[in-house]
Amino acid sequence: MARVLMTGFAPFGGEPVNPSWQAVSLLAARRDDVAAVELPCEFAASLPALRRALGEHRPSLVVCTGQAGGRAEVTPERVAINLIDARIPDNAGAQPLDAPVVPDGPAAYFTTLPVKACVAAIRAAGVPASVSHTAGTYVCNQVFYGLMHLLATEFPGVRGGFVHVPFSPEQVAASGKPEPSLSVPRIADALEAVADTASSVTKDLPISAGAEH
Ligand code: PCA
Repeated sequence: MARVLMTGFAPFGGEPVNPSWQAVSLLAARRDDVAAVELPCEFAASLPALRRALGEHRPSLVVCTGQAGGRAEVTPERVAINLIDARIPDNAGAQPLDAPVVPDGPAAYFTTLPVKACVAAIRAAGVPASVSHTAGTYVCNQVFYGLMHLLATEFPGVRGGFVHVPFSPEQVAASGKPEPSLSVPRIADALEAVADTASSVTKDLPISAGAEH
């Protein structure tokens, strides 16, 4: 049984690929201890798929990932909020506004990954990274919040969190828009650093990784 469950997302928003899934599947091909599962970019289906994957793989560590087009770095997320406010419809055409992920759930969950140590390890692997303090209000935040709620209520002792990744160069080349990008193998290197760091480090580094805005 794999120790680390990693998820990536299906393509959405008109993109032909999603680098989060491409990188996660590449890493799982490299590592026997990593299981990869693709989640649908659909509000109704993403959390049932995640719950199935948790039951099937019984991991000790879960790292969900998603594409954050426009970001220049790999960004471990610090906080998931109990809010859905979709800017665009999901892949099933649903566009919920101002809805909770879990009715009556806590306002937010913090990641249980050592995000500062993860950022340091990703940078040491030669990949740009920083801590992010918002995972947005779309399907990624829903999955991040739903993951932390599932772990808190049904999978005690399992640690988890979420990492957003930039567009790949192929996506940016196809769109012609001047946006930052990172190659899928380098994103996989970053996710490998996250898996290794989160597996071995339980207390995060006391270094500054905050933001003024
Ligand atoms: N990114 C979107 C949803 C799926 C994905 O890869 C997000 O950041 O919410």
